[in-house]
Amino acid sequence: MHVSNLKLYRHPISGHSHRAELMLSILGLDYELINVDLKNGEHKKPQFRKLNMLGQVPVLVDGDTVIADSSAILVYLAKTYDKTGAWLPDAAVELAEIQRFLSIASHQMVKGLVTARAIKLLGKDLDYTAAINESISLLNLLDEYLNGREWMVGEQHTIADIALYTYTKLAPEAGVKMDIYSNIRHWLGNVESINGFISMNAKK
Ligand SMILES: N[C@@H](CCC(=O)N[C@@H](CS)C(=O)NCC(=O)O)C(=O)O
Repeated sequence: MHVSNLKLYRHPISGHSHRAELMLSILGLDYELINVDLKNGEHKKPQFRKLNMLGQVPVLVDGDTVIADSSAILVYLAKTYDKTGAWLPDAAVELAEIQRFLSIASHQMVKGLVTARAIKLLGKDLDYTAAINESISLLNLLDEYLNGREWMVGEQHTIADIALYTYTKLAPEAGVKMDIYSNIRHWLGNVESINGFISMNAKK
């Protein structure tokens, strides 16, 4: 295992945090998880805002380097620790395609599955019907897109798969049944078969 000084500030039920942890684990990196007490507002205190001005998890600290935001962490880890270059290829078209899925993970997925799950799990006072409609619309599109594909971009896994995995897997917690999405379920299985895959909260 690669010896490093990687610390991931996260929350156990945060899917965004799991995206980052998944990449750390798949790359075979040694990392420490630091829980941030979101319930008591630790993430909005000045000390944590020094790490992320937005006051959100996840944040990755690698020695003197601080990276906030799950997509940014995926990019950083791939560029720094993936010697094969497969997780974030340099070719312009592939890079653009990957960015497109990172945007979907941060926009449509947040408006839909992330919000619906937050309403269900945390009782957030938001519009559940709107979030479910957004979730279904994205899942329908992704299921059609994944017909005949193994991965989101190209012929092998990239950080696009990691960015989209966690909240798709957690869709049942958002109140969405996944039975009809056979292409998505096949793709979830592909991600789960990657060497080093780790489920949410599997690390003690
Ligand atoms: N764009 C950010 C979103 C991160 C995010 O929404 N984190 C949530 C936990 S899953 C959080 O820290 N929420 C607390 C808050 O926003 O006050 C990312 O991809 O990391």
